[in-house]
Amino acid sequence: MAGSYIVYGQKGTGSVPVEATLHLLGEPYRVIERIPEESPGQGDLTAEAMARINPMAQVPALGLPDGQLMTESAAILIHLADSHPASRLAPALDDPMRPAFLRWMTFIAVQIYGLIWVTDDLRRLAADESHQPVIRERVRDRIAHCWRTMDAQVDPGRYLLGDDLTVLDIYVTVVSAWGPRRERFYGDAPKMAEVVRRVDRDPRLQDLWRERFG
Ligand SMILES: N[C@@H](CCC(=O)N[C@@H](CS)C(=O)NCC(=O)O)C(=O)O
Repeated sequence: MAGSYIVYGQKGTGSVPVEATLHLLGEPYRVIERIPEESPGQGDLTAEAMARINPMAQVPALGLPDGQLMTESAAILIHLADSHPASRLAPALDDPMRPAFLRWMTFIAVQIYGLIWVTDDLRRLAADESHQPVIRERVRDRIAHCWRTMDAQVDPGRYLLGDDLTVLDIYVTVVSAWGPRRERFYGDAPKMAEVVRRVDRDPRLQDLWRERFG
């Protein structure tokens, strides 16, 4: 499918908001699935092969129709929304909500998603196996703190920035399902919980959520 988007992704990961956005945009794309175990199917990527595409060895990465490769989930989502202005999946440059949009997209990427590197494999920071539960707990407490902080400062309408669905809503919907998981998120971020539940139920996304997000 030359000239269309290629998502280097994996079920349940940060590629899911990218896939959901492409789906909402009606853009054709194909997913090349990273398989962490050494049992890839045809067309799948091992973690090692992924590192040859994105030297950070992370998904998501997005092959653009012009052949460029993008990494970094927030940048990818902002780019997709901005390059399809009619979709209104991001506030326009002159929209008063634009600063808040950029603020919270970056907040999620840096303050929350960045911590997932630790909890994805606690051996990365734990010198000893016995340290792992403490590190997991502390990172999850920090993520919960971030959600509470964000929730206290947003004033959602139907969606986080008003009445239009944006990629921020899609991003929060996916990232809030990771540790410390939704049960805690609902308690910590009651305003955002309403929005996330609305995005969960979006009829356009049901198949994608089921297949890619479980
Ligand atoms: N800053 C990156 C983080 C991406 C990331 O952490 N991806 C995870 C999956 S959700 C991953 O591929 N981790 C493998 C690794 O870091 O080795 C982004 O926002 O896209």
